[in-house]
Amino acid sequence: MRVVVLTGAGISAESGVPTFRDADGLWEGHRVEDVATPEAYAAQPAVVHRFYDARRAALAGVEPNPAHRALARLEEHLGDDLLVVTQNIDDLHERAGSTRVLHMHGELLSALCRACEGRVRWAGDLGDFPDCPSCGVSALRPDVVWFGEIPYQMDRIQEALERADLFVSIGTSGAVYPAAGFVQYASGHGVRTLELNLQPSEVSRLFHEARQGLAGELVPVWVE
Ligand code: BJW
Repeated sequence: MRVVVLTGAGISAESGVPTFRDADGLWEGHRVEDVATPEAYAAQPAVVHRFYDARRAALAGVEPNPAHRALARLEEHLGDDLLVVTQNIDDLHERAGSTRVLHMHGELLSALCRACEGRVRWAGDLGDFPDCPSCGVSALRPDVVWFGEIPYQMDRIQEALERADLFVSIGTSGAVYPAAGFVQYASGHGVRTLELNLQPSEVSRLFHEARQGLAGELVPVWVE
């Protein structure tokens, strides 16, 4: 049985990582659509760095929750037949033990050099505009995918969706494409689809089945 799992901010909410579009989703009064764009970065790089530096620092104080751990257990059973595609830039899937994880919107613990296009593991602040360790130019940006940029590994994701038997979406609002379109893409290839989310998402009606509740409760029940 080949399974593709898509995760969003809701799976990390019970770990204490704020979601984007729930009540506590604003950052210093900004909507994510106002800070997560190349235009915002060009206009106010220090503000955007502060947003990501704060979230990177907060990672140290959070732990994976039962939903992340259940997906890691599922990988022990399914091996290469499970692929977790996450929109999250935290590392909670990896810390729970998952190894087959694609970060389609990038990773907090990586920086991308706009000068040499190299990537570097980055645990500190970018707010002080450090030099790239490879080329020496001060051009490091968060290695994340902003609105208008192309999400990472789309070819691999599409291929996995085409070959899957089951697609499961966990903790995502269905407000952001292309991830919100995966359910239609999977269904179009004859794949069964299941949504696990706190409330109906914007695309719930497109799933064969949708269950509502906390990811920390629904995911372990689904996995066992
Ligand atoms: C719980 C829970 C609990 C809470 N248990 N559940 C019109 C139509 C189609 C597309 C577009 C369009 N207009 C513009 C576009 C394109 C645009 C887009 O989608 N815009 C929308 C606003 C409409 N998309 C893009 O620009 C993307 N690029 C693109 O399309 O390129 C073209 C292309 C694609 C493919 C191939 C070739 C070309 C890029 C999108 C980049 C998004 N980036 C961000 C920031 C990343 C870095 C960062 O983290 O800062 O990604 S924005 C933000 O939203 C972040 C998230 O990953 C993403 C999704 O959010 P998510 O995870 O769904 O979180 P929430 O908060 O929205 O929802 C949480 C859910 O959990 C809620 O439903 C809760 O109920 C639930 N929940 N607690 C279970 N305990």
